Amino acid sequence: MPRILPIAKRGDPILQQRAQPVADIHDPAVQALLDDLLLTLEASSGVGIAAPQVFVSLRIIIVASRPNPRYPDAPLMQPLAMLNPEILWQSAATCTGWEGCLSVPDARAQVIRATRLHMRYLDRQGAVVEAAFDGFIARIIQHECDHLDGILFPERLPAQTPILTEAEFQQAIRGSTHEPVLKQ
Ligand code: K1U
Ligand code: ZN
Repeated sequence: MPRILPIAKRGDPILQQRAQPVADIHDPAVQALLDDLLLTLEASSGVGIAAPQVFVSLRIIIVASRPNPRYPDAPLMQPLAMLNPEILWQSAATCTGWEGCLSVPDARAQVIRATRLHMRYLDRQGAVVEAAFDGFIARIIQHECDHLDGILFPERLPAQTPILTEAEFQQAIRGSTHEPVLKQ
């Protein structure tokens, strides 16, 4: 039976480590971890999760975009597991958009990310996949890949960038009709 796993919080050393590649995708423990990550993500209402967030230092992420108040046009996708993901290319063009983190509770900020990515990863059957992603999905992938390298989104913020509480964030997005700012 899949389990909902506890989430590591900022300050825990596991979130600062570089995670190890998955050696054997067919290992039953790896397949069970994927099921646990999917259930934990569903239970947390997040749009992504990385294995170090559940105290497992392996290079596994799940991406599960869905429309939300700040990204009403975000695609609704089936959760996508990426094992040993690699960013092959990222656009020079960036955009600024709101992020939160299950490991950094009650904090939201606007983070600058590349708008478009070319990725290589293994799917849960072990097939090598190369694919392009953009917009909110590319943002989630960059956030989750940062977790694999021990980076949390506050470390991506230029000095003086405000970090809002959830209540302040809700107020800010209620008063805003702007889409994420694109920069070429
Ligand atoms: O990895 C995580 O900690 C999950 C995180 C992923 C993420 C959210 C937003 C942008 C990039 C990556 C979350 O799911 S936080 C909760 C959430 O659903 C959300 C927060 C802010 C904006 C949109 C969604
Ligand atoms: Zn996070």
